[in-house]
Amino acid sequence: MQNPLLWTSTNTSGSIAHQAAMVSGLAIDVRFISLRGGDTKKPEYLALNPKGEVPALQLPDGTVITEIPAVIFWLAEAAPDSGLLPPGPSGRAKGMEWLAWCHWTMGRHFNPAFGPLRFAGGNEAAANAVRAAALVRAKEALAFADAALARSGGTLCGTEQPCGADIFLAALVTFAGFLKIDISDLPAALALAEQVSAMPGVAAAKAREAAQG
Ligand SMILES: N[C@@H](CCC(=O)N[C@@H](CS)C(=O)NCC(=O)O)C(=O)O
Repeated sequence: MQNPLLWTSTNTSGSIAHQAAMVSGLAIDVRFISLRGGDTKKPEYLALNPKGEVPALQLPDGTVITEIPAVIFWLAEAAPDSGLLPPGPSGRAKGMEWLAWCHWTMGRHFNPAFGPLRFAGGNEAAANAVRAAALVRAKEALAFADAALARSGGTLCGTEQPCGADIFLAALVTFAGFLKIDISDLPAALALAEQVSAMPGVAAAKAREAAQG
């Protein structure tokens, strides 16, 4: 194995790592597996990532990196001029802070909205309540990010080019669309999502996912 290999699945949170990998400019091979087809739970994949989730970044030395903030951190370390983390110790810490916030927000607000039955232990009535509450909290989180963007000039860390955390936040905006959350009143979040979509690496990742069908 010559290049790092990113294991991902189209239109999932793995897309965030895929987009960041393309923005890094590094030579990284990509392997798409099917979440719906149960590939993440097959023994071959569990041997690679026992969490049974995408994304996973397999390095030529055999190391496997999981968890989106850690994958983006590795990409930023390997491509320090990519802008995936802002420069300097404080900039890098702020970039990690926002990556952690996006990750935490996805796990506690978006995931229960996407899969409420799992969170409610299979109880339908409880699942409906979980979903309704999660949708409200997801919107509140995006409103919080929208205000932060407005304060810092359009990107989370005030950088001209969106950083890795901005790519993550733009994905949360896309997920809000999947969940039919109305965010028409969050102009800074919508503008960031457009700016991220226009980044050549992100556009290339989206085109490659679209080509997967
Ligand atoms: N903690 C993981 C979360 C990633 C995640 O939620 N992946 C989902 C896809 S969006 C997954 O692979 N789920 C496996 C499954 O549902 O079988 C990370 O940050 O990489």
